[in-house]
Amino acid sequence: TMFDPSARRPAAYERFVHETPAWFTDAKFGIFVHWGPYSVPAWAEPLGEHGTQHDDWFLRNPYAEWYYNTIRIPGSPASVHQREVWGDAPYDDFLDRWRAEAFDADAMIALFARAGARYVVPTTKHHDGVTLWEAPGTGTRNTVHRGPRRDLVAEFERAARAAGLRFGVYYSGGFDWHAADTGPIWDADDDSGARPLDAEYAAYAKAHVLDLVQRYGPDVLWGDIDWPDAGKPEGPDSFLHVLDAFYARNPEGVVNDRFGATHWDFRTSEYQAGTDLEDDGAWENCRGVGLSFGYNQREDDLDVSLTGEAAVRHLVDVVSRGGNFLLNIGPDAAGRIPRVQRECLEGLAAWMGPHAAAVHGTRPVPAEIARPQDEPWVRWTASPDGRHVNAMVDADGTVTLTGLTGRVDVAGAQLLDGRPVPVSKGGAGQIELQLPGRDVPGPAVVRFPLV
Ligand code: FUL
Repeated sequence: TMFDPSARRPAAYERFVHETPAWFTDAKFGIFVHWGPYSVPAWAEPLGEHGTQHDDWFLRNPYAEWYYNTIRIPGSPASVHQREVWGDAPYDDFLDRWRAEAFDADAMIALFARAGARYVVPTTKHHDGVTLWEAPGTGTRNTVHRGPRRDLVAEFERAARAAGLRFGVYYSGGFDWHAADTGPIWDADDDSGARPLDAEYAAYAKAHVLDLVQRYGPDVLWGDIDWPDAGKPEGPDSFLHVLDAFYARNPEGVVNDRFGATHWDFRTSEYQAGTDLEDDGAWENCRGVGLSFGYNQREDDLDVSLTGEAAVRHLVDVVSRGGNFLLNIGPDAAGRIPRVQRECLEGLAAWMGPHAAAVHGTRPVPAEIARPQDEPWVRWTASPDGRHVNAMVDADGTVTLTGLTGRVDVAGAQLLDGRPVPVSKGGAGQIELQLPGRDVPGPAVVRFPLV
């Protein structure tokens, strides 16, 4: 998240602290979309998950949306690729080559909805500074005037709302390698020094977010890499005004924790980074299907991506611990969802179809009622009315569950479709379930009444 989350929160932000709206904590599952000029080269080194990273993270960055940074680091494999394949063309050539000719927001959002997502958060400006709408002060360097020649934010917004999904906007306030370029970042210990700090950029970024709020009335404001220091509460371009405008337009809105030590409705973790913040109120874990947010063609033939089944398990694990999962999709330059990512979404859709009731609106189950286990893999959620618990069990046949207490009425076990599940008692806190074969890949869901 690239800022110190323990930094003191200025008193000016205390008034914003309010309960996170129920729609967000009930939603459990959202889709992130990273789409930009970087989707044209779609190239990065798929070396590992963020949070488990190699030493030279920036030199060999697995995030394809960082391409413009990585190619500017002398000697990086990406700079060699850029020379050999693209003849060292300027980055903005990718904006013109990005045509979005096959993009159909309704079709894309329909798949997200089928997969069980309740909200969608596209990038409106990533670190390369290219805006996906006609943002103030960008001149022609946006998708309305170049490349796709469309207001992509508007298309996502209209399609999301038509499908009954909430709509959020990702906006990179901390980095803008065009409007406020600070040169390539390559020192893992010194990325914060690379943030632009000047008042002019603060005013520019503020005008962008206010414009997003006015035009699209987003439900989620997903900031990244802090906020220009000149826009901290004391200054004339204070982020306080952005929050005032955001909540005035949409009292049900939520803000993430990456605008600096300001105010937030929920915390964020990314792959395996920031997971220490996951038990502090509302939180959301994000990750790509593979190791990148922007599309990386090199992942197509590697085994680094979540299958549908693995994505279901990740979702269920996050939800059982009280969080939301924001799964990222990185479309290709034409606007299609690449095969591996599509298969992941189809796998989620197949499982969520019959099992979404064990996910949406649920609550975590306290350890005093039942505890998770890894052999076989079991995670728990409680129904919204608190009268049932759901065991999500990744196994077939005879399965032993441990860690149940007397609150769980084991004799009442059934599948979500009402079929009873035969149960026999084992040792203390143990039962044996006879699970039927599964109809779809992913954990079986066994529902027990609470007593
Ligand atoms: C990070 C960014 O640097 C990544 O590119 C991505 O957008 C991720 C969600 O947040 O901080």
